Amino acid sequence: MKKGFIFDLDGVIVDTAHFHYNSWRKTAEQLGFELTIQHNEKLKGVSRIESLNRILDWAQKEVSQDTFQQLMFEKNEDYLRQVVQMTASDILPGVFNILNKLKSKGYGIALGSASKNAPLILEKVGLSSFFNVIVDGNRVIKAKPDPEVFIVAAQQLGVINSQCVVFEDAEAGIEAANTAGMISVGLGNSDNLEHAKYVFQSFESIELTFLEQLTT
Ligand code: B16
Ligand code: MG
Repeated sequence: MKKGFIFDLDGVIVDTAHFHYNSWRKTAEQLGFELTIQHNEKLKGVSRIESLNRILDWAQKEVSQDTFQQLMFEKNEDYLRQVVQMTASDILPGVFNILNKLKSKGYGIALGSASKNAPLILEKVGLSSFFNVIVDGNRVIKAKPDPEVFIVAAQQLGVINSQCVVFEDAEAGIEAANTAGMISVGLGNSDNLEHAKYVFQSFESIELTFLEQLTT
């Protein structure tokens, strides 16, 4: 049966969490609030709108709709100034190797990311050509933990959900994959990924044969 492999972007293919953190910290500062690394953990995999909603909540601040849009715009401009400097050296360990192997076997490869900047990031690091399908924050309405992003990716790959393996670094993404009936593989610290079916520190410790056995 046809197999599909769906990759989250931030935290799985590249680590842009610290760029998001640098930029959201400036937004929080304007709101008179100090954003910590612990707060940033809770923004991983979460959409831009929901991220700002959470920051406002933590800061116990309310802003007008215009200010909300302005804060999101400024945050994104600041974030993009960092993204445009990205190169292939920003690809996380083992990613290039696993993409190469999956591609050479002819498996469907998709991106399933909450980021509206996903196509630009893939282009900057030179990985766009590996992906048969890109589903990003511009293409879906409901953010993770809603499974929409992964369900759309599977449909576009033409692979049934149970034959899809999802690589994720965030709790919300693991929940989305599990809800979709896909096999969730967590990347990173197992403390944050307790609901993942499997957890690995990085792609360097994942064998292709292991991935091939996950689906029937
Ligand atoms: P943007 P992922 C997510 O990407 C990030 O983890 C999250 O921190 C960010 O807020 C979200 O993308 C939206 O990103 O502002 O670029 O549209 O992990 O789903 O690839
Ligand atoms: Mg992520």
